[in-house]
Amino acid sequence: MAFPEYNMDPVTLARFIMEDDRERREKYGTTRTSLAFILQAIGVASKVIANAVQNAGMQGLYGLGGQANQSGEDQKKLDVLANDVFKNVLRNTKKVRVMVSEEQDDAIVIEGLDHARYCVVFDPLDGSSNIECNVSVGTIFGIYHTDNKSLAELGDCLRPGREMVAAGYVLYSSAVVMVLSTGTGVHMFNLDPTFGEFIETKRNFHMPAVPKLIYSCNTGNAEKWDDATKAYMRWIKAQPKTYSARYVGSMVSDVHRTILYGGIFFYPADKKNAKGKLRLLYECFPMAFLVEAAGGKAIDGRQRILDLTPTELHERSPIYLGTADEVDRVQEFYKQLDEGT
Ligand code: P6P
Repeated sequence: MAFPEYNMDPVTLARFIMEDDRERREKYGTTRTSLAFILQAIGVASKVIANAVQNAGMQGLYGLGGQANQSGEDQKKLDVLANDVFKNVLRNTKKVRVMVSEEQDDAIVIEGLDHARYCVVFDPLDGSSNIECNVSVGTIFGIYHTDNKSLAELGDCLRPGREMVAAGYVLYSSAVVMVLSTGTGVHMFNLDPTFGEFIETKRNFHMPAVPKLIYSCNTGNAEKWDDATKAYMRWIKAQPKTYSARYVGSMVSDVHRTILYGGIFFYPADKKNAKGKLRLLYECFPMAFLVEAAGGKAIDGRQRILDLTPTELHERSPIYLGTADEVDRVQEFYKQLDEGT
């Protein structure tokens, strides 16, 4: 008997991960079972964090955690909670040799796990300054595989973003949604709260061929931008087809909308922040990885984000990401700036 309205064959995150690994084995003859363990663990951490975010008001989880992170930003209680949950689940896989978190000054190098081949970089709760007013927040993560058979070291993860083997984000909003890529295609999973499973809702989806005309940036900084970014904004304002401005101020939300609707999100450098605000390793790289896998582009103004190599853990970078034509237009303005034309 058919029950067309009832999902009788849900593709859970676990099933997707197994199918993805089986396809890799059939295609390349190699499996990444450890990566499957890690992605599963990230799914568990995301459900714990989603629960904490949803119930923060009733469980006294709003407000400050009493410490500051490496950037001197006051940590929220939920920042600390999310960070600890991520560290716990990743450590328990025994498959992760180095962890880098926005909330930790130094990398966490796990001794004695020389067989472990993976490094995970993450922002456990990005946008947490929005929590008290119930604006959506998110988790961002990127995963490197290393062939380094000696002791785990920092260099295992100070590598170009193009060397990541997987990246994703989780958006804690009206729905809890995970967007994930293991290198081919981008996939989306919605958390079904009735039985606590991430259920696949989109497989191998792409940014729209006809994008919405949306730009997303903090125009409050516009006077401090460089001439190329100012020229791009003038271009946008001069278009006969009006662009819409959409800016949540929470990177995961702004990127998620950009991937689904098209348009451009950017956080430029400015006179106050010479390299912008967003972190290269665990914010820009994962988002660039996903946007490119969905058919878009991501640059720092001049170069492809994924070709950059970080020199330190919490290095920042300007970023322009989204519909390829828009990103190419920004790059053209930088080319004109550099050529003095
Ligand atoms: P601004 C949130 O604090 C965050 O790190 C990103 O999620 C977001 O894109 C950006 O900062 C917003 O920064 O300066 O516009 O408030």
